[in-house]
Amino acid sequence: MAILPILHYPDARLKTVAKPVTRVDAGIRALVTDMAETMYAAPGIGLAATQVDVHQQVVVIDLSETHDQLLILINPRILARDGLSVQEEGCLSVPGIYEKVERAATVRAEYLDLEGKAQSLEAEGLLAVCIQHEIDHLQGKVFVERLSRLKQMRIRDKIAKKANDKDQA
Ligand code: K1U
Ligand code: ZN
Repeated sequence: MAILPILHYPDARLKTVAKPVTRVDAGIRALVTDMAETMYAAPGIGLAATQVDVHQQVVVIDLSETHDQLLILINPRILARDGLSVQEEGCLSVPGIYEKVERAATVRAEYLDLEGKAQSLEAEGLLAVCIQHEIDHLQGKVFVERLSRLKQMRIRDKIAKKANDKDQA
């Protein structure tokens, strides 16, 4: 088990498009264990492999406060989207920034589980938002890139100022 370093926006590696997993083997199971530990330690409710600089289609999500409802999505695909919802999102790759993002309200998705078996689910509310956010990461997209140009510029300025303040300290 290991806590993995999380890439921070605007690191160019966050733009990498993840490749499908061809075999759910011991290496993928070890990655999932490390990703779950990293997510719980952060703390966060989701993590995509892209965020830990591994460019394979692997996502972990756990919305529970007790950290005992881990959802593992390998090669996740959204099959259907319905409705619209605007909810505030955060991102472990953009610490300290929370913004409202428009997404589908409900999604139907298919994925492989840790045994490599095909599964599907329907999600609404925070789970639907989180699945869309994590699949965006696998496609090389960070949530701030769904905001207006002006908001993106403000966020980049804020991040640059924070880095500058840290250098001065
Ligand atoms: O992918 C990520 O960067 C993880 C991200 C997931 C997410 C949160 C909110 C809306 C959409 C996607 C986070 O986990 S940010 C941290 C967070 O939301 C949280 C942290 C501690 C307790 C509860 C929530
Ligand atoms: Zn994120």
